[in-house]
Amino acid sequence: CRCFLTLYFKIIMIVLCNYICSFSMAHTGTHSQPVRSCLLLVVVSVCVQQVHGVWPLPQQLHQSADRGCLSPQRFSFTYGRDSAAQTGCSVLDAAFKRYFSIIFPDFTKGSGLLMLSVKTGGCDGYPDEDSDESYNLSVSEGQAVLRSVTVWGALRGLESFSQLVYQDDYGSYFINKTEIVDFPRFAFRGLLLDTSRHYLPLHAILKTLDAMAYSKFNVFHWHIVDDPSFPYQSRTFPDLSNKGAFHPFTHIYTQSDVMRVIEHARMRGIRVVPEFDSPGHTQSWGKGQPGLLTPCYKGGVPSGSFGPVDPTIDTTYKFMESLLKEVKFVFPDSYVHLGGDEVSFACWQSNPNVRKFMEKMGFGKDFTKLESFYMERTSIVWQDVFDYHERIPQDTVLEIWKGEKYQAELSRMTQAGHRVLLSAPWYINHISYGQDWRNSYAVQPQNFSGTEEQKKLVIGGEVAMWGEYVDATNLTPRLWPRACAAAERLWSNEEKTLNADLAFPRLEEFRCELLRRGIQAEPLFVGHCKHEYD
Ligand code: CP6
Repeated sequence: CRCFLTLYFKIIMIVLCNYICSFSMAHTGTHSQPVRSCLLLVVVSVCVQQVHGVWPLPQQLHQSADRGCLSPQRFSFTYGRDSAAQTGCSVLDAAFKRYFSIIFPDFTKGSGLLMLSVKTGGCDGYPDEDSDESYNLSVSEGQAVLRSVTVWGALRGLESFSQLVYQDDYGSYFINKTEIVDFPRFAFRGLLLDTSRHYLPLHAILKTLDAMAYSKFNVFHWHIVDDPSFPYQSRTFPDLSNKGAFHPFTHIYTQSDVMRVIEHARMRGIRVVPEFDSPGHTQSWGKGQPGLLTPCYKGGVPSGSFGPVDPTIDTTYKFMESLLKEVKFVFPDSYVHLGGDEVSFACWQSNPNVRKFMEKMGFGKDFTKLESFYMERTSIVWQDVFDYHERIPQDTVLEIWKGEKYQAELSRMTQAGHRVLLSAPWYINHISYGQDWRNSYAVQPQNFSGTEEQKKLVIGGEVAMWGEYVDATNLTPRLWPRACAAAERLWSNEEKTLNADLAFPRLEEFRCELLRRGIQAEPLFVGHCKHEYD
């Protein structure tokens, strides 16, 4: 270990500064300018050595310049005596292994010290919307202690710990004395992947879950089916993927694939919320389930094309009930996303049976009433369901996706007492030249007119990666590090993260760390990393 290197480095920098100072003063004859820039240099030289950022920024972080060496041969994670979780806790045993090899990629297990103490066990359960993710981390000479209420909080703390460790140019490992008190600002920090526009192979999804954990995202919103393809292999209705997937064997998610995704996510404290979007966005469903979609009419006769799910016939509701029963059984999360967006009413209108049904139900010509009728009893839905309908259960979570006037929408929805998720400003499938992460970073989810009670109804937000132009070739660099901006907005204290210029160097460092961990995150700007992709 070369713990005194920093001290030498600082002395050399100060001597160098004095030299530059006297040199430039001799040449310009002025005082204030060079003195100021020298002071700046000294400050920078000292700071550069001290900053070892954590992304997203912890609620409270106190780092000292004192640092200790970590020896991979002698380091290990252990459970504290007072910890409810002990050896045998699946989530944490696996996390110990993972983080050891993240921190020390070239070593196998040693024996040294990060002691972990979890108040409650629950290692075999799933994270949910009420999970406590808080943790305290204290790193001092010779030992580190991580305390949390739940195993999920312990995972967040292990992530922060792994980001605090760094190597000097000689390969020695260090960690500074650090105190962290940390908890998330929002309980729901989601990322949407769309596996219908393009099939994403399992490994791409698992890798995305890894990277999500690095940024403390905790919900994977799996927009698994849509118009173009139906890759979910249903037990109850196997024809949905047999006929509706891009390919019935290679481009599907089998039950065992789905289990692997859910377990990989659980191990990282990530919930999996599946979306079965209907009654619109269901063209692929029609292939394996004849009679489900509304036949569109042209000139009084069926045109051969189909519209949204047919809401006028009993068989539709029987089918949806069985499918959702399966979905709720397969996916353990208490949320299912039921879509309900962008329903085209033109086809419904063209169909004489639908018009007759509307008359019978007393809906008149109001097709939004018809969609309402269909969408009742749901969990999460897109904002369209709120915009066009009156009767929505109070416990339905509304997700805002339309970019224009989303603040006004936040006001209206929370006024009506609904819990809300914000996705509109975080559509990162949209790309542009330059540092567009700054736009995501500037979003303030609680900046809308409303009471404190209303603001509390914003439970979080979601980064959405819609799949029209995205498959496994470009998913990772399009997601990372751009999604990190929203991750910090959703986790960290608002006041401490107002300035994107201050966040920039820490984000650059984190992007390099993603590269080191094998995530091909794109560059933020001109520069280089120690470990680059080759
Ligand atoms: N697919 C589904 C989509 C979109 C939505 N739902 C979408 C709409 C506009 C943009 C991006 C995505 N591709 N099912 C809306 C929630 Cl800009």
